[in-house]
Amino acid sequence: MKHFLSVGDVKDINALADQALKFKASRFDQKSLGEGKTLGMIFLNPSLRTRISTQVAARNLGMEVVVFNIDKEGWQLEFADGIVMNGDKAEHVKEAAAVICQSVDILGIRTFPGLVNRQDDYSEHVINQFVKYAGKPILSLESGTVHPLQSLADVVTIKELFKEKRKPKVVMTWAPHIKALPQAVPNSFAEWMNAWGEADFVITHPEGYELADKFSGHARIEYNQDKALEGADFVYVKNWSSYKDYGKILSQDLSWTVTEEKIRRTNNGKVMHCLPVRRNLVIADGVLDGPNAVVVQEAGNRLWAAQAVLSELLKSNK
Ligand code: SN0
Repeated sequence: MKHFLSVGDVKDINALADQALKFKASRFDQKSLGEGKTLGMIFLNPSLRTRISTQVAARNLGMEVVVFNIDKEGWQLEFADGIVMNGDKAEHVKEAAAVICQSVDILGIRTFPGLVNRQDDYSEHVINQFVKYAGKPILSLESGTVHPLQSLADVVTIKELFKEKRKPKVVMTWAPHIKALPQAVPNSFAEWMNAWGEADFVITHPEGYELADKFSGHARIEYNQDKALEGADFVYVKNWSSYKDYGKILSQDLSWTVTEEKIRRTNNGKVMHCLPVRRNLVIADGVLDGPNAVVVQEAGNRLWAAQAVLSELLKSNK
């Protein structure tokens, strides 16, 4: 694994998820692997779980960590090529990426999509320039179109909770929100579910919220949420803005909020969300505070997922 940018960098999802669970059982198993190595983490957007879990994961492997909120504390970065830099952006990514990597061995980056220009976001323009100019392994902390550390933690959580012989029914449902949010989390979850292949995977959303084919793949799409939820073992809740009518909010239909009544349609389904979650808009209090919610366990697994990925990056970039 040279970089960790998407599921495409993973050879064996089950092996990686099993490694995460091994770290959960014994966190200091590889405490010298990262000795003398430094992880840099740069944030162009807010973060709570990713920031904390990835730092602790790196330290569990013996690494040093440097965290930089480059959006607030750094020079504003220019990503366009061949431009006259006479505006408000003082530093080009060409120098910034190369300079940061004089000091770090692996570089993590969080960069949300602009949700204005679909072509820019879906070409992964920003993170790919770091890949190009850093010359070191790049770790996605959520980019324009995917959030692979989240998706790995999601697979880990499903594997941990589901012990039956059959395939679990996993339903990813859109839910209302007041802001236009990225498609990164749902894209990524769909891509990982498809690549993993060990779930009966269904996506439900109002019309117009279809994800790019590249990510939804062969997943079943059901426009009726109540029907989709029938018999679900896992309900993966997330809002996203439209891909087709790019970055737009087409609906704020509150009948899509995940309530206790909705969960009664499922097979006592466990409720997942990447967090942060807006209560009583996306998911009702009764669900989040009830026995079916596994969102904190899921967030806890971010640590073990990050540790498994960092371990792979350290081993293959020796
Ligand atoms: C981000 C998203 O991609 O949906 C990060 C999720 C890990 N979520 C938000 O930006 C939520 C912002 C809000 O105001 O609720």
